[in-house]
Amino acid sequence: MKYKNLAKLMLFSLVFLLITIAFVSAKKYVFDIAIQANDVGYKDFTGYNNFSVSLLGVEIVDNSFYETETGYHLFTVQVLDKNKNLIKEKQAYANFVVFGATETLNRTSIITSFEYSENIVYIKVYYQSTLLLEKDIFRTLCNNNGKCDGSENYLYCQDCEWYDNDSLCLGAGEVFNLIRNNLIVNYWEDHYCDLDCYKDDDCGKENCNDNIKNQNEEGVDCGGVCLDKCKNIFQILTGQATKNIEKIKNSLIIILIIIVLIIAILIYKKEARRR
Ligand SMILES: [Ca+2]
Ligand SMILES: [Ca+2]
Ligand SMILES: [Ca+2]
Ligand SMILES: [Ca+2]
Repeated sequence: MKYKNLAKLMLFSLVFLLITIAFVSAKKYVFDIAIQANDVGYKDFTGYNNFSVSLLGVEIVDNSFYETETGYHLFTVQVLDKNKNLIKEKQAYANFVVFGATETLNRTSIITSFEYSENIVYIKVYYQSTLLLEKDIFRTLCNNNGKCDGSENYLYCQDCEWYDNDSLCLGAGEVFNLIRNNLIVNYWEDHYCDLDCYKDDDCGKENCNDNIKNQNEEGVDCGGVCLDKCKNIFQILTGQATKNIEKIKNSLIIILIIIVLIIAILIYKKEARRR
């Protein structure tokens, strides 16, 4: 009986594990739209008229509207498909406040989140019933899944590296200036192959994004001449790139499930033989 209970417990754990995995893999990605309104008054409050909307930290509009009333005011944000059919609408109240007559700038902002969908092309923002903004955001969207896919590109999305296939050939000098400790390297000699570049000499030879440990790399595509440092022991010991770690993790989970299942079946059989 004890064995049977143990088997039951194991099966229950297995079901729980499977549900958890299903839940985790069904995880949706969201993106935030931030709306900001600034007060242009200097000594005295004169009204909010400096309006901006940003998406993934990128400002997509700097428009104007005028409001002198403080308090809560309704904004409506809509995302639409390529035919401008509504996909989702969200409403949010921004609180326009005045901190004091001596304040030089009062600011109010709201952030509203949307579930990512490849169908989203346009955004519309209404203030009360006035349309403040209508914009194509297709190329600005990022699904944050760790892979450079869909319409993402390096400028807007952290899923993309500067050498990824994102329809952009960046002047590597400026990119590295921004993020790589002031290193200035041209794209044709940065050891990364960007197929978007008309003539990237790195594509014809061993490079830092060919998924092979070559050149003088310490791990696969890291260390040595590669600007990416090897981040973890996995990368060096197993020769697997970081991007493959997810696959290893998934394989381990599957192996674990199979082992639990086999043990449960064995215990059941043993119990059945006893009876
Ligand atoms: Ca992505
Ligand atoms: Ca590219
Ligand atoms: Ca290159
Ligand atoms: Ca390599």
